Amino acid sequence: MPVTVTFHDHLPPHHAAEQLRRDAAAGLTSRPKVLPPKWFYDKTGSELFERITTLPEYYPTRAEREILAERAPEIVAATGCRTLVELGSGSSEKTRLLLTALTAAREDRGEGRYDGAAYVALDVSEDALRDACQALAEDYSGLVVTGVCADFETQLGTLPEDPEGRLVAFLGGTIGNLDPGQRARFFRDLRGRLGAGDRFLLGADLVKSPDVLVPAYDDAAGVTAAFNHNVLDVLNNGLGADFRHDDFEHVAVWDAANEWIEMRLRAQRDVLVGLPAIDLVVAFDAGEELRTEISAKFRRDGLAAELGAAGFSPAGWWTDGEGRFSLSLWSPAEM
Ligand code: SAH
Ligand code: AVI
Repeated sequence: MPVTVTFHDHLPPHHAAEQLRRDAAAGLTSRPKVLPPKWFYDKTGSELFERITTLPEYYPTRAEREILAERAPEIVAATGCRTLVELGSGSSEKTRLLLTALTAAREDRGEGRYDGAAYVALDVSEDALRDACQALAEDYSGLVVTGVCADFETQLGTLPEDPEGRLVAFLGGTIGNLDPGQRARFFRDLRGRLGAGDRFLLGADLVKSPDVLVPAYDDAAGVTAAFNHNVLDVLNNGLGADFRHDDFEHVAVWDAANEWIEMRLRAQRDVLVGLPAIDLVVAFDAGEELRTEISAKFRRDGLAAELGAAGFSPAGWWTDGEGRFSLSLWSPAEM
């Protein structure tokens, strides 16, 4: 069987560089200072994230994999889709459980296991995307694999259609890295692009004790701290900035009112940073924080309300044995 990988780059270097300039100029001059979490994921950041997923404290990946290992055939059977689309696909590791179930279901229906079956991965991280697509195409020979390097907040229009139905998966709890306004826009945008035969599979982390949540974002081995600090290297490499890791401490706090974890970088002393590419010098007072990520945690009712408001109907709900993480399936509602 031929190995078929197609790659579409909708984030050419000049486009990504312009986005980074804009986000840094806006975020580092606002109060409090903020950066969008998508800038974590250069090659090093994507590798650090993969290390996070293996940490004893970071339960979401294991919990979601547990659900998929038990339920992927049931989830896939509930959709009948031919194409699996994944947003923010990263290493596409857990995806294998869905792909195996999807292709097995086709065979059970008497169709060729791979005839017309397709996987489309969309991610901003070009390195992670290329590696994941190549590995999948080799291991699932005959599956048509397409990598789309694009931003799921603004470029969902780049996704290919399939009249026989697409299952759009958004795994890992990445939805929690969007704030409520961004989530509402994302859900509405996605809903507007789905046909009646398409389905949406959402992985969302659930509210639980801060005794479990905080260590998941501040692990003993310091891998999450390195992941957080890496965004400073992204600014140094992309904008010629002179951030020093030692000037900033990794901080993870549970915001009980918003039910989200915030990751921040806290200045250890007064710090002046130059960003020549955007002609900016930024001053941090000692103790001042740069918010680098929110990671919202969800309740079933809240998710149903958000997705319902965007035009989705519930089609399935699964959690791991300890009730830590959810996978939910959504159909486009009649509009
Ligand atoms: N889904 C994988 C990876 C999660 S890490 C898992 O469950 O393990 C989050 C992934 O989303 C990273 O690969 C990152 O590059 C990607 N990502 C973050 N923001 C994005 C955006 N705005 N558009 C597209 N991809 C994004
Ligand atoms: C990708 N995303 C769901 C991760 C999360 O848990 O919010 C990113 C991460 N940040 C710190 N650790 C992992």
